[in-house]
Amino acid sequence: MKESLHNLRNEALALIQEARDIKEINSLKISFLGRKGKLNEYTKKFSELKKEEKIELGQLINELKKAIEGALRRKERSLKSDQPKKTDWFDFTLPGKRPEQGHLHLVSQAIAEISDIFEKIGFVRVRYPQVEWDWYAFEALNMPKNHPARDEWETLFIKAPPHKKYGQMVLTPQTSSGQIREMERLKKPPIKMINIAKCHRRQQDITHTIMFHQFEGLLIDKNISIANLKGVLDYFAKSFYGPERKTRLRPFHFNFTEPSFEVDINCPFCLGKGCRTCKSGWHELGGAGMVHPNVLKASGFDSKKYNGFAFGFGVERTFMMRSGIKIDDLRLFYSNDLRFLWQF
Ligand code: FA5
Repeated sequence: MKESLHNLRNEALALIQEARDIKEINSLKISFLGRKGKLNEYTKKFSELKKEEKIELGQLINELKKAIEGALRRKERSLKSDQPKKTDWFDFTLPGKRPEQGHLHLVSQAIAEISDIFEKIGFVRVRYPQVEWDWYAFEALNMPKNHPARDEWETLFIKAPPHKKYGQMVLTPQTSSGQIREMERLKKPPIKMINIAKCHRRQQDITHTIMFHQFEGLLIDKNISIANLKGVLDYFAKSFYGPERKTRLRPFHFNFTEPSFEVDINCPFCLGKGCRTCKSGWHELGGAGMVHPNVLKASGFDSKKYNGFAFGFGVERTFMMRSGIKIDDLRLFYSNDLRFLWQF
């Protein structure tokens, strides 16, 4: 009897272990522990046994019952936890969710495009420091100390001891300081530079940010004329904005160029005729001019032998003037608002 109960135990535990679902567990429960189950077959034999044998068999049957019940409970629990919950199901045919992917900031995109356009006609891309000496930012650009024109740059000064030769330290207010640095670096013409860098000014409203970017072109060689400047500006306008766009030079004043101009681009809607958006037909892009002899001299160049032109535009404003772009507030560029950035 003992051996037979031992075999029954092995059989029950093996079958429970192999059960694949709750249905099988329930039928094993009935077949081993049910009223007509295999365990009850043994209790039926009680009447044939002596008192001591009854006690022993009773204990064995109880132990086996507990072992089978325990095994059934554990298996049931493990089958339930293995089963996928309703929410785990998914439809394989549904289109997948793409992980969000970032992209270059629109200013970085514009800088890459601008560099490309100028590199195609032989300009060399450079960048010069964001923290600059007074000498490069103003003095060498023909703006001596206390010159009123310096006020126009609304400069941010760095609290640091001034340099003996170069003076006060400032946050670069314009990429024109790169003209001096590039002439110092190359020492002799020809020079074809496109300097794109961060600039800082004490200005903040819908058309100004404290930090912005400028791109500065400089060409120095022999016998350079305003026609060369105009040709390069028109080439840029057509490459960046489209073949129907062109530039216009308006007389202006900068200390570091003579003559100086403000550069306008024709409006994308009326192409220069004048409409509700532009009024005059033109939008201002930036400044330009023929490099002042004093700037050439300050950089160690012979101003009688060499001359050239320079221009400096804001990257953000240049980008905003593209047709199809409508950005009402320049500060949006640096607001870190993804709803804005996702559009570019
Ligand atoms: C200059 O900075 C001259 N250095 C440009 C130049 C270079 C003239 C070479 C002659 C020869 P201006 O201050 O106008 O000029 O600035 C040029 C452009 O920079 C502006 O037209 C505008 O597009 C951009 N800009 C200036 N200040 C800001 C600002 N706070 N926020 C955004 N863009 C600005």
